[in-house]
Amino acid sequence: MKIAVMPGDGVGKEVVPAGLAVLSAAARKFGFTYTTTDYPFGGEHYLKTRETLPDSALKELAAHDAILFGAVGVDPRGSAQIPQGILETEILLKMRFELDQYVNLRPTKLLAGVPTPLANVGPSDIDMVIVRENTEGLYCGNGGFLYKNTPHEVANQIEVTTRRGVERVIRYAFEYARQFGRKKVTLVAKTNVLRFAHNLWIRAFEQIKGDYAGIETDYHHVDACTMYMVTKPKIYDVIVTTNMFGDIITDLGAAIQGGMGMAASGNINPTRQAASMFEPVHGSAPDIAGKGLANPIATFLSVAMMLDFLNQPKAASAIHRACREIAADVKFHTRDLGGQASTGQITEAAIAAVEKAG
Ligand code: GGG
Repeated sequence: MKIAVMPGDGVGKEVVPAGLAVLSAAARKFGFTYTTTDYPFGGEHYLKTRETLPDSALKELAAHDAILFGAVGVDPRGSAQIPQGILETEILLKMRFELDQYVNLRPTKLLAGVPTPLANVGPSDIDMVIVRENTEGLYCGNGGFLYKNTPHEVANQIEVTTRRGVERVIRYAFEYARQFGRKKVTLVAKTNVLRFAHNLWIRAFEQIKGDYAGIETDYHHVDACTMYMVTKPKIYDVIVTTNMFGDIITDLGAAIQGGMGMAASGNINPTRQAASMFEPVHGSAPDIAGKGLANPIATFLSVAMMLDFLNQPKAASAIHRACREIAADVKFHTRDLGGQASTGQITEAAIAAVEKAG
């Protein structure tokens, strides 16, 4: 297995090495081998070189089996020389788009022992998987300005919605539900207002669901969904949604599952014609970077997703179990969960748990 490693900036430089240490323990335990190639891209690299992600590196990345990514971003106090959004669009979105990672898979699960801001809910109430469309929508960079910096300025940001793009991600959500025994797929969109793009979504959904007898289906407007994720999260099992709405509701999902430190993700190219990328949902968190305070669980869970994708299900399960053990024990909680444990202590605990896995 060939794994490209891109820690990026800030806490990415702490949680990715922690994830690699757990990956290495899993490889020893379960007898698989892999090689890693390091890539330096991110905000700090940009400040030194003015380079984001060159095409030559993108080509190399594509040829790996997977990419383990941390976070890109720099301390806003020192980032005046970085044009707004350049790191996100020219590094993160470039990989997602050019490597055709059209599924952004974001499990939202509350682990036992982790505090949630919701009252009277437990782990059995929050266990959903959000399938975010990852290569279209409002994120395509399709738009522009007219009469920029004049009183008549016009800015267009055009939502791109293709039949092929919508169908393939909806089908992925149903296939995922079928493979993992999930019972319901809910489409989240805004058909009452976005009457062209989201009309295509609902028509494709209605058509495709016919191929998946036995899987319940539902439709929610995105505004209602944000309310239900707080008031009755148990109604959600698999959600499929647009790029923009997926971005927003998965941050809400992260909040109810205990915070950004618990939220893992996979940017998946199901065809395997180019590498898929696995990353914690969180950013570079410059306020806590370099202090050993970052919660590495989101990265461990992303490594587990990567191993599942790379056909190492036993190793993936062992890492999941390790995360559950850590979550259940307050002495291993980092500051974001109300505890005092360091990134290093949790990493050691996760390694020990993987080593003793059955
Ligand atoms: N792992 C997700 C990621 O890196 N997202 C980019 C991001 O949030 N950048 C802003 C920041 O790190 O402050």
